[in-house]
Amino acid sequence: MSAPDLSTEFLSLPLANPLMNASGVWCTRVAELEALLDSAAGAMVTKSCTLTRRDGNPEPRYRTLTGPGLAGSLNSMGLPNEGHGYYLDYAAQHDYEQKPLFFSVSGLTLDDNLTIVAAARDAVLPVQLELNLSCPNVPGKAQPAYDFAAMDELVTEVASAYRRPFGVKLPPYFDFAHFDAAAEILNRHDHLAWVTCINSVGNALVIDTANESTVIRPKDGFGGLGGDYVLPIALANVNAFHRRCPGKVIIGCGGVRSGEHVFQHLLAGATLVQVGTALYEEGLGVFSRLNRELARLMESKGYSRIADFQGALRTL
Ligand code: YRO
Repeated sequence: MSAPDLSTEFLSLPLANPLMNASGVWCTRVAELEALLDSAAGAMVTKSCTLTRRDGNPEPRYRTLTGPGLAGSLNSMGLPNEGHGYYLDYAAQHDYEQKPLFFSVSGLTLDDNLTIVAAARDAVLPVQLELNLSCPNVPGKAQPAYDFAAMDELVTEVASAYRRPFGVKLPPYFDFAHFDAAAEILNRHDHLAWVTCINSVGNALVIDTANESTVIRPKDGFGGLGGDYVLPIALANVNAFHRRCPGKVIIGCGGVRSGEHVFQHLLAGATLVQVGTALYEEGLGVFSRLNRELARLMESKGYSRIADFQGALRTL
């Protein structure tokens, strides 16, 4: 039997394989984006941008978590980025023949988001715009993704400003009523072509017992959790939105550090699969390893292409 074919399609665009970085990891500077382009990733995304550049929060703001057989991360980066123009400049010179490019947007206000979206639209590039719905909202209110009225307004305004297919990045939800409410809003927008699940699990607290202290400086130690801790939460959200949003593409993100994890995301309904914590920890070589492991697992199961099992999760 010949080696499995890992190639796939995203909105009719051909990709060599379903892997890409998670936004925030290896994508803040052009040197990192160029290295991603040269890597074995099938696609790539830029760091969520604001209107103008930001330093982000004071360090330490990212912590690797180790435990008995567990690998994870906690972060409160605070949106360090070079400003939207920097990433649109990169997008203007990106080689789209090599792999698709996603442009992640996380403005500090609705107006900032609309300004960035208008700039992306007017640049007329084949870039894939993704709105981070965990972007800041009015201080004292929940992030837009956890405030369905704010989410509805933001998605509606961005859709009418952009007038082309776009996607959203969602944080995890933990209640079927919330899956239903979010999906209902997303399904009202035909231009909303894909949904990326999940962002980090928000506001976790990790404690260093020996030092009796927090492990990151910002927000009194509270930060977004990633890695092994979040895989089942990510799979649940991928599958929940795959079931509720027929006709929309799902991008899976969360807890991927082996080919088996990639396989599980694809089985749950993801079309592309992102790598965050494992990319941060292992570097760009993670993509060739995950592709090799995925191919080996597919071969052992007798699958010759991703379409043989994508979205085919069985229930009992
Ligand atoms: O701290 C970040 O820049 C960050 N970290 C994440 O794990 N996910 C994110 O979406 C972001 C950027 C957005 C925000 C959490 C700072 C509002």
